[in-house]
Amino acid sequence: MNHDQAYWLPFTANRAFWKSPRVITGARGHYYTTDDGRQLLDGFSGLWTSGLGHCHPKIVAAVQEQVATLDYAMSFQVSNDKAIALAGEVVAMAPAGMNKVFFTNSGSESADTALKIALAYHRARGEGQRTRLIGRERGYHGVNFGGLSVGGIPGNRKVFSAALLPGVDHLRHTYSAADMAFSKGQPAWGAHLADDLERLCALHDASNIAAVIVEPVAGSTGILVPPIAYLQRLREICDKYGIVLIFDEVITAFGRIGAPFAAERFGVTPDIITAAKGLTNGVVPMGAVIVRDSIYDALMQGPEHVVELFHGYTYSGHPLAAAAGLATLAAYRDEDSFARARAVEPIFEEMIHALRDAPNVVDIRNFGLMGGVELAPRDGAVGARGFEIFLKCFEAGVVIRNGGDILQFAPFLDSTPDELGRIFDTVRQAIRTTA
Ligand code: PXG
Repeated sequence: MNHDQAYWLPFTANRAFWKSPRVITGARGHYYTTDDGRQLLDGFSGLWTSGLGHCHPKIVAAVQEQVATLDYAMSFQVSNDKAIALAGEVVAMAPAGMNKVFFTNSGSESADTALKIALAYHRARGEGQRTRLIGRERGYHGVNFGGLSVGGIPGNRKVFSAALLPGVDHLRHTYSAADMAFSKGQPAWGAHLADDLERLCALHDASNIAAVIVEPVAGSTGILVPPIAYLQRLREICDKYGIVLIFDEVITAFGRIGAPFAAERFGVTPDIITAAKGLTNGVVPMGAVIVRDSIYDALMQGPEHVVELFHGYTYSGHPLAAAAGLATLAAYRDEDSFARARAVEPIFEEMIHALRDAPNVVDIRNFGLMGGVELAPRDGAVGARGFEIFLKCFEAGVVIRNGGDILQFAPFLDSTPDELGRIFDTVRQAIRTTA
């Protein structure tokens, strides 16, 4: 039997993939190499992961050295020097008062870890009745049961409906084409949508609500930028009722919006931040959950020999991932990457919005170096147009992503105007030639 097609790809149309596989065999800087020897300009920074470019020499060197020095160390009751050092570097970049980091291996694990920490925190404070979790429509917090339950993507939830966590509610999403189509950056309309949280507090009584989780800028569902003052309002309501506010910054952390964290860029400090992707530039899988001191302190109770939080992963703080993380954070600093991203932002904004007159474009949204171009769906074939354009761009040597009929862009933090020009020229041509 031929085992060439044994691999079951994640979030992929597998049968279509195997009819014409797209296989990457190498990468350097802003380009991929394919198995048929083509060079592709990466317009998505990996999968939102690799803002510094691929095979960054300093990260490569750090990982090579680490694997030959300490490959793995027990992670429970014992740790390793790199994990401890990386935690310090992460909190040095985090908002004031958030000085503890729990490491995971992915964004999904970070989301579930954050929800569990919020529940444990309330219980430790004698408010164990606070069990309700609140997410938001069109939110994405990964694919594990916690994150899936608070997530708001119908396609991800449908098949698993009966297995989702009980006691979960969702805020409305913040998108309204009629009120904000073609906004540049933050839409002016929509801060009042945060008041959904007030309604849920009134419905359930706030004393039953543990946490609210939102992406500051929703990524997967097509770049939903928070309306001006929306996040501030959520913060105020959470403060009023003692609800833990979690920002899922798996995409937005580490430079994607020109700051270490969205919390800083928007001037709103949550109680817990989840991260992954840019923490290691995508080089080794790793996630992080950054926690406010008061939450950690509340959990440090009981006899000192007893485990305080019954949670963790064999690979939490893996030395290889931590070494990659340390080199990544150093590179962000040395290359002034976040300021560079801020300088690229207006060029990116101008170029993406220039697609406004292309056929079938119904909206364009952007914030930082996150961009979405929404196309009208074809009658009876939602997502087909977006997928076809993705394939055409790939053939033409540019990698973007489509979430259904929304084209998504995540250029490198140090993208040049020429590279952005090539990405958007290619996309324009693909849109034009797609019925
Ligand atoms: N939270 C957020 C906000 C994410 O964007 C996750 C959690 C889950 O992370 P892991 O590492 O478990 O995959 C994500 C992942 C897209 C796209 O097309 C986005 C993600 C993954 C794949 C594609 O926007 N985000």
